[in-house]
Amino acid sequence: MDSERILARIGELRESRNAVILAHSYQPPEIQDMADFVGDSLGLSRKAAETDAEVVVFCGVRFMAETASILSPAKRILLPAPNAGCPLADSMTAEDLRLMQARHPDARAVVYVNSSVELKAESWACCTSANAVEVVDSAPGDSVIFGPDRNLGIWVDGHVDREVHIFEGACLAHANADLDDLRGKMERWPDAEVMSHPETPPAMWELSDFIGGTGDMIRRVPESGAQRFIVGTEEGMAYRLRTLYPDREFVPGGRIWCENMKKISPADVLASLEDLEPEVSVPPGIRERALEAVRRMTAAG
Ligand code: CIZ
Repeated sequence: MDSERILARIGELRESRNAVILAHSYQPPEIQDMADFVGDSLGLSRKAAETDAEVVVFCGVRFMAETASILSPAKRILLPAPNAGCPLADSMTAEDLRLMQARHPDARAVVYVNSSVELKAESWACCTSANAVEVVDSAPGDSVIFGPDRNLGIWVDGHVDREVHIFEGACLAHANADLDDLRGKMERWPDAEVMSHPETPPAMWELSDFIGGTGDMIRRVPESGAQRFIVGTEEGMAYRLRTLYPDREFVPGGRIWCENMKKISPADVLASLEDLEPEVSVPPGIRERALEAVRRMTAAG
């Protein structure tokens, strides 16, 4: 089927199935373009919870679809590429958290939303990069355990009053950002503002004018006087910013590319809407244990 026909059929099924298509800002352009809403994990979780649609086609990775299922168990949550995982989310297990908790018994655990359901179920709260500082600052006590992302943990540690015990996990795409690529672009466009994600290494923050999650980057652009931006996060984000601010220029910096975020094609979305599969659902027992942590995230910031 040609792409025009695929899009037309997606449009028909979106109506007849009472479905909504949500896409993360790291998704490929053709997926962002067909979505009803594009955003970060926090925005997508909120949209999934508040929509009247019965079917949510979640164009992102598994932990995002799971978070939507935790918040909206009555909805059918579809992940068009069932193998779209997140190595960062898999890097910290519930047992890793128990070991840290045994060393720091008074610390509440705050985990990045890029984590498994099992980890969320054993945590006090989860957070996204957009509200990590606020969530950690709202935790009772003097210290928190933070995981799985080490760089984000270091970033949070620099912005809160509490002691932060950090797990040694990493988003390999962000942690291995190519600083030479970034420096080359800074030389080529010396007037550009450099924005970097806190999952990138601290050496990249030192080269940057602004550090924040994807939602922070979106809010930053209209506040900045810059005409051109070098975007130090997953390359899909430069496309998202171009769509929102067509009068400015956005250049990806650091060669940050997430393979898992590129696994969904329009044909996969169509197949999901036709078959109402592959469905992601979180079993009730563990869902209830993870819900409080997820609610603390959606309530903050
Ligand atoms: O929270 C998200 O969606 C991720 C993975 C990154 C960000 O900064 O928005």
